[in-house]
Amino acid sequence: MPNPPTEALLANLRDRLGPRGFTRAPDEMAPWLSDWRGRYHGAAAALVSPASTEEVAAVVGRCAAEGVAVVPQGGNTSMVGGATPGADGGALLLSLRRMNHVRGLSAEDNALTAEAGAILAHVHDAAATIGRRFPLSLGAKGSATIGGLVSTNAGGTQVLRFGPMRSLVLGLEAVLPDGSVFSSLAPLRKDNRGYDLKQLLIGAEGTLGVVTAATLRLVPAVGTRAVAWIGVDSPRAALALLRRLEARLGDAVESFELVPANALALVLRHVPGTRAPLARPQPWNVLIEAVAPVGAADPCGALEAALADALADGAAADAVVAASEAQAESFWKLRDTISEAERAEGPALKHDISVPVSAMPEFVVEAARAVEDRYPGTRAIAFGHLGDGNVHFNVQPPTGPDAAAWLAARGEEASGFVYELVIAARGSISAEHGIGQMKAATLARTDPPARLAALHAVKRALDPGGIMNPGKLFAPS
Ligand code: 2HG
Ligand code: ZN
Repeated sequence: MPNPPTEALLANLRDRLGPRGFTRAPDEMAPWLSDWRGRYHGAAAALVSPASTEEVAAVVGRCAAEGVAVVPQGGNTSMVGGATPGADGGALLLSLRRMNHVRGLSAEDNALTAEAGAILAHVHDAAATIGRRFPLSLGAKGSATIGGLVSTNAGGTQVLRFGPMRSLVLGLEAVLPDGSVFSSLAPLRKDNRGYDLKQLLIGAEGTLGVVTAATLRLVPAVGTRAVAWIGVDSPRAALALLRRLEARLGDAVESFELVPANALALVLRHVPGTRAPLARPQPWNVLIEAVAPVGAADPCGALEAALADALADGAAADAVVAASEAQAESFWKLRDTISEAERAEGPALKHDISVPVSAMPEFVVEAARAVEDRYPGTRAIAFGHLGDGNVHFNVQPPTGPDAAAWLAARGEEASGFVYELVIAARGSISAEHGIGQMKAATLARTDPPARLAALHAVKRALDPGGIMNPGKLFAPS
């Protein structure tokens, strides 16, 4: 169990970090003590905002010596309460937001080094200055930070082609739980020196140290892109369409996102300035993006031809290819704001799950039916990354004044039921959002014992005092 910080430790850190790097003022700390969805509310002894790796190392080193807990935080957009401190108030909340520089860019290495607090959208802009791009994107790109994206092994909407953060990090710098600095930022494409510490830190959710910078893989900039919105009869038809388009367009197909009618309806209801892309509502929709680098043939013609064939033989019910960048952006807005629209609609049970891609079409339909039958009045909304075998299988409580009471009384049990279905389908209870505090107990209950034991052994070896982000990933014992 970590110790609360002494006044002497706090005074020392205040002197070391200065007024911009240290505060205990409740109004300055408040915005960072609750998670994005407003589900978790924590407390902290102080908010520390170091400006350099050396300062992070000084904070963690002092905390390690005195057994004080440290909760790292980036953009505070975790979906699983991963960056919200516990309610006991004994931890230091360590914000990386001041460490937001791009340290270097190289067109020859196809690499960019950014500090942990750099915002994803700024990293996109920086890569564009050398004719490259960083191919990971998601709805929260205006606030999510590189450190958080690394620490959660974020996915997003381009995983289909480029993989998640794990396949995009070439080098890493982190402060380990004893305060030492692991510095390995060189953009190496090959490095076979035994265990890959970098990969251990990616997706560790701040439980094995604080990521302070990362060297990221860049790819050629987008020359032209084709974005289409397509109506289909079923998730099975959607997957068949994906495979068909891949056969025609190759790996130009970067994104293939499933949007059911109920998710689109939420967006149209809650997000200003949105309108339905197709004349007639469809039970299922997909958003597809195909991309060509500068100088290569525009993928628009090939996509239009492939979609015309799909419409002609009934593989798709309706389709529209964006005629302008503005229309392409408006299609993406319909997809990227589903989460925001759900939040506006009210609290729901969120399940970020994966199963083998081939099993997903059936899972989406069958699991929704099973949940809605077992919990009358609930509505399942399954949307997202069909091509990755990952959907956000969210369950809205029965409508009416008792929604909150229903969630409190039945929510945990209903989520448990969803996870049983996922495990029966050989899936994962967390595809891309991580475990955080939301799923720690579920992980402890459902993970195979050999795997759990190995995870605990790694944690004990690197963080014997249990100071790094306690209560996340591992349920409090
Ligand atoms: C997305 O794909 C995000 O839009 C958020 O991963 C999903 O809010 C969610 O459940
Ligand atoms: Zn997602």
